[in-house]
Parts: sequence; structure tokens; C-alpha cells
Amino acid sequence: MIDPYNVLERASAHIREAGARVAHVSKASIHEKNGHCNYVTETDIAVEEYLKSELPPIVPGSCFFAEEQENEALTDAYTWMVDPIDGTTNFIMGRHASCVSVALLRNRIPVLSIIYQPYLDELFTAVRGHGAFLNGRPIHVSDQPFPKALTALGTSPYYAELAHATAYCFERFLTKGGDIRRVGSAALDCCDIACGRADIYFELRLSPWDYAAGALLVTEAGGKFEMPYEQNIDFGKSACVLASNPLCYDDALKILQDAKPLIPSGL
Ligand code: LIP
Repeated sequence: MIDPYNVLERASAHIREAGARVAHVSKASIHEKNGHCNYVTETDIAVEEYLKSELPPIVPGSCFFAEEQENEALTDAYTWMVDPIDGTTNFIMGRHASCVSVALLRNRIPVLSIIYQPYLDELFTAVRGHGAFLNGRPIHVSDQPFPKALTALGTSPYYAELAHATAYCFERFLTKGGDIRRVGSAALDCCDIACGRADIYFELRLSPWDYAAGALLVTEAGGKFEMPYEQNIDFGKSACVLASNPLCYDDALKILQDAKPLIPSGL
């Protein structure tokens, strides 16, 4: 068994260093990946390599699962789930809305999360069963009801076939709820839900490294995190995700369920 607070302290130091390396880059060297508007930069790769060298030794025998490498299937072993720069397009455009997102999984579920927004020096942390924190202070989801809810969305830009369903959801969250925001980083969207800066977040398809750390942060802050189109949450797969305060969840889930017929089968 690990000492989660010792792991949190040691991993946080390296994630802060990773964030500093991101924030100090003024012009990123960009490469295209498969999928519309799917980019990776040399900074993504360098930061991932840095974390790959520093995180596994903190938990001997742990695995490393990350965005910019080929990954084996998840096992029950301790596994670092890493997005070296979540919000890569924001990073490329100089929008200062990106983060380093790291979860430690055991038995295929997150037990520890660290998300660092280097431009604001905001470190979000959670240990399963022990709450969620921003720079060491406890955070909690909002108590905003659905008719006034601020909904953050991800547009799944790599999947043009999801645009129609995403627009359907956009219109309903805007007309039945409150206003909309598109941050460009799923992990930062989850941080916003966890500290009450937004009330709902959804994205019709998202990768495990984008949501794994944010999922634990949201639930430890009193929120709900689910995969509306799956029987059970599976942190090893890309899926539709919904994060919300408890008051908004049922209304938000209904909109996503109503949108499902608009999504091509097999996606
Ligand atoms: C991003 C997500 C975002 C999603 C983007 C992209 P990346 O992650 O955080 O929510 O809409 O398409 O997947 O690629 O910047 O690590």
C-alpha cells in the first residue's frame, strides 16, 4: 500500500516543474496528429518524457499511460494516467488556459489526482475519500439549480460526426439552463466544476487522459461524474462524459440521452 500524501507531495513537485516548462514556452513547435485539429507539440512530448522519468519511481512497479505514447490496456496495477498539456490548442495559440493533468489509478479507478494550471499557479489535488483542494484549501461544487446553470462544454473537434449532436446539446443547455462556456481543456473544466466556477461540463467523446484526474476531483468535491452512454465507468476508454453538481445532474443527463440518437452508431 502507498502513503497517498507522500505520493501527492512528491508527484506535485514534478507536476509543478512540468507546468513551469509549459508556461515558459512562447512559441510551440507543432506537429499534426490524425483527426481534425488534433495537434501535438514538442513541448507535449518533452513534458510527457519528463513525467515518465520522474513519476513511476515514486510508486515502485507503477505503470505509465499517457496521451503521446502507445499504451497497453489498463491493468489493476498502480498506473499514472497523464496528459502532459491538456488544452494543447490553447497552448499553441497562447491563450494561457492549459494544464498538466495527472491521475494515479489502482484497480482501474483514480485514487489520487493532481491538475496544475501554471499560468494561474493553481494546483488542484484530490485523494480518494479525503476531499478536493485548490492550493491546499478545500473546494466544493456549486449549489446552482439547472435553470441558472453555467454549462461548460467540449466540442470533440477531432470527431466531425459529433458536431450535430453537440450543437443539439448546446442549444438545449443554453435555452433550458443558463449560459455556456468552451474552455478548451477538459481537465480545467472539471476543476471549474469542483470549485463551483461552473455547474455542468459535458463532452460527447473524450480520451481517458483528458478526464481521469478531473473525474476524481469532481466526485471528491461533492459532484457527480458519469459516462451517460456506458453501462459502467471505464477509465480505460474514450467515452461521453458528464460532470455536474448534484442539483443539475438529472436535467443534464436527460439532454445527453435525448442527443444519443443523433450520434452515428459505432463511434
Ligand atoms: C483536449 C480536451 C478538450 C477537447 C479537445 C482536446 P488535449 O485535450 O481537454 O476538452 O475538447 O478536443 O481533446 O488534446 O488538449 O490534451
